[in-house]
Amino acid sequence: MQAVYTPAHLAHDITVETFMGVPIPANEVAERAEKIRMALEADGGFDFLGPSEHGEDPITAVHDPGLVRFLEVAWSELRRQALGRPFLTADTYPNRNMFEGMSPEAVAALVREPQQAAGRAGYWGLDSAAPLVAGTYGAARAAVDVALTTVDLVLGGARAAYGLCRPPGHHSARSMYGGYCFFNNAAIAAEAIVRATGERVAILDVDYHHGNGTQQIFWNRGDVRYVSIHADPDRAYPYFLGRADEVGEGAGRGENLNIPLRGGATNEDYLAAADRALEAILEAPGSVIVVSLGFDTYGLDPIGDFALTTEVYHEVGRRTAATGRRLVVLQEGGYHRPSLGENARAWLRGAEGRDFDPLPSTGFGEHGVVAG
Ligand code: Q9C
Ligand code: ZN
Repeated sequence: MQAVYTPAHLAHDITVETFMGVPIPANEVAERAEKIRMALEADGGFDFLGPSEHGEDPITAVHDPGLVRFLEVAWSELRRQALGRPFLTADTYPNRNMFEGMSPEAVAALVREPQQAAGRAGYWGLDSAAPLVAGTYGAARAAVDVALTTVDLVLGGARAAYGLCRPPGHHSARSMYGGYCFFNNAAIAAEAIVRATGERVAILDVDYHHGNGTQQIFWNRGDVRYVSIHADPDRAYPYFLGRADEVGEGAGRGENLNIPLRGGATNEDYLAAADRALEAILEAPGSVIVVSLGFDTYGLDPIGDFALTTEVYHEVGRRTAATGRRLVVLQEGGYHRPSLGENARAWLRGAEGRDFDPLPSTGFGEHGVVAG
């Protein structure tokens, strides 16, 4: 399988994030992508190529140009303010209740993007979990190019291709970044496929978290079906979206399927959910599935609470490919660094119909246990 990678992600050099107001060691770190790259290289069955530049148009096809401009200048604006912060997070978020009683027209007329970076980060941002540093914009642009190059491979005839996107994308909405995500790589890829082929596209999101950004972007669209398996937002980030009764509106009604799972979800729970998800995808026409691939569903993941093991990734990859559709597989989350490479290798080998034997040297054995 061809795999698209670029070292440009290293410029998004994150060491600290804030969690409920407190600095903690970052989860979404450069080492994640490097672990995956090394495991796929060790496998021998993956051919790596770099991304080609696709420009800004495919980004503004799904994102507000204002978000793009903010992300482009945010770091230099922060430096101009001379606050001396190691990364940018917001001071104030515009909670919807700040405007209670005001008409939508009044809000639209009166509320505008602030001038200070601390306010602008709140205007465009969802949360404090997406620290922005000097190299973030370049890395996020490169991740989009990785996704679009992966699309090119599949539209050029590959049955499946893998884009090692970092930073990830699925929490990023049309006009909002957050949750370690800046541009929505999977949504940009899906939109590019729709425009290139005129076909309908399905997105299968198997990251532990609900992909609120992808859901938002396609909420009222009839041509992109979004199907996600994730932790119930009653207990997990992003808390405010991801419930089973969110089905889309207008032309998009019935095109959004959320499958929330309980804490402790097992391989068996997961495979049942995956079968439901794939069945829903096959109910609509189309020849390509964009996969938002996350490994924060793994039993040892530091921010997830599922109990999945590596074998289930191989099986989900196998079943996804068995739909007969071509696969644009794009990396999202997954934060247990020792297992990331093996889990990616397992999923992608499954998607190629190849068997999977763990390589002890690339992860297993480092922590001595396999959950479940
Ligand atoms: N204690 C992705 O997986 N909350 N984003 C983290 C850590 C934010 C996850 C809390 C989680 C964002 C792409
Ligand atoms: Zn996630």
